[in-house]
Amino acid sequence: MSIVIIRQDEKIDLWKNALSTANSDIKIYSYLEDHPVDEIEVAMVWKHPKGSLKPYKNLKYIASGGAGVDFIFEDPDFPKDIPITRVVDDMLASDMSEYVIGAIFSYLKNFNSHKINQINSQWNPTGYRRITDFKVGILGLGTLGQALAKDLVRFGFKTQGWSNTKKVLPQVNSFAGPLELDAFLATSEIVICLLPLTPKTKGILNTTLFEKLPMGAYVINVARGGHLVDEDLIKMIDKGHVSGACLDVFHEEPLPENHPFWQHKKIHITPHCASVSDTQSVVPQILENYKRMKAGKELLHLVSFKSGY
Ligand code: NDP
Ligand code: OXD
Repeated sequence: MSIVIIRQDEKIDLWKNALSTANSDIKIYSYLEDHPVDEIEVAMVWKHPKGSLKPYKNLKYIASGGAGVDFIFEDPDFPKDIPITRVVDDMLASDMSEYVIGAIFSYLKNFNSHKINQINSQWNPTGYRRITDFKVGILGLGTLGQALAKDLVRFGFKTQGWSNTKKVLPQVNSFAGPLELDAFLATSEIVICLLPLTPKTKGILNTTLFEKLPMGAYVINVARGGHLVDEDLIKMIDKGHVSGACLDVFHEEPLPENHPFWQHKKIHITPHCASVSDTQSVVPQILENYKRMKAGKELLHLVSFKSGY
């Protein structure tokens, strides 16, 4: 009856305490403390060190501590014969939606340039834009993309999304597959990336894609740094084809001190905090899956090895 938590940030104790408090019958260990490796049935991982899953020979499944699982597939040594689960959570979805809507309003009302003007003591009342001026396109209409689409519609944005399979969502125009990508891009004046990082989506935010967006489009990447070709974004912003960007995720995190994004006036960055797994809402689903595993039932929120998400 044991779970090991493997992550390299400062949150191991937070999760250990939250899981132990919710169910004291299950032994919860940090991978950094002495623990009976052969008794571990579940590894709850978040950006674990590559190879760190190898010692656990009796694992029944791997639980990602977040919605994304790209970091598991990037570990050549993760066990391939057991299931992977991920976080699918209403709070994670609403937090993401709030972040993206905040970023969109900040763009429409020029908050970033006004902040720069303030720092320089400049009074510069520039024009602003309205909700009705824009069509918003979401790359990835999954759990987070759909929750965002619903909220955008509620605010009155013309909303569309792109995914592998067509969706039926009230007042959301759905595009699917590579053949419909260009039509989706051509009409997305604000484009938000909420795709999982897989071999098919790696580097998708590149010059070719940006050129297909309407002139002056705004880009928001809240998915993974690996989706974006950094130098292509800077080139397209400097050319004026893309008017700016809001980025929460990066190839290397923390973003290296000398990265050009830090100083770029038209790029707004946040430190991978758009939406963070919350112990209160995520612990119950981790424990529910543990119960299911023990009872031989199908796990919730399974990841497809074929699609990589
Ligand atoms: P889902 O798996 O629920 O949704 C993924 C969506 O992307 C689906 O609509 C899927 O299509 C679509 N998709 C995947 N591959 C392709 C492709 N090749 N072409 C077209 N569409 C594709 O994921 P979530 O919504 O839960 O999360 C999305 C990502 O957000 C996570 O993987 C993670 O990287 C990131 N994230 C970032 C956070 C942050 O704080 N910045 C927080 C949480 C998540 P279909 O529906 O047809 O399968
Ligand atoms: C996630 C994340 O994938 O926080 O959940 O990025």
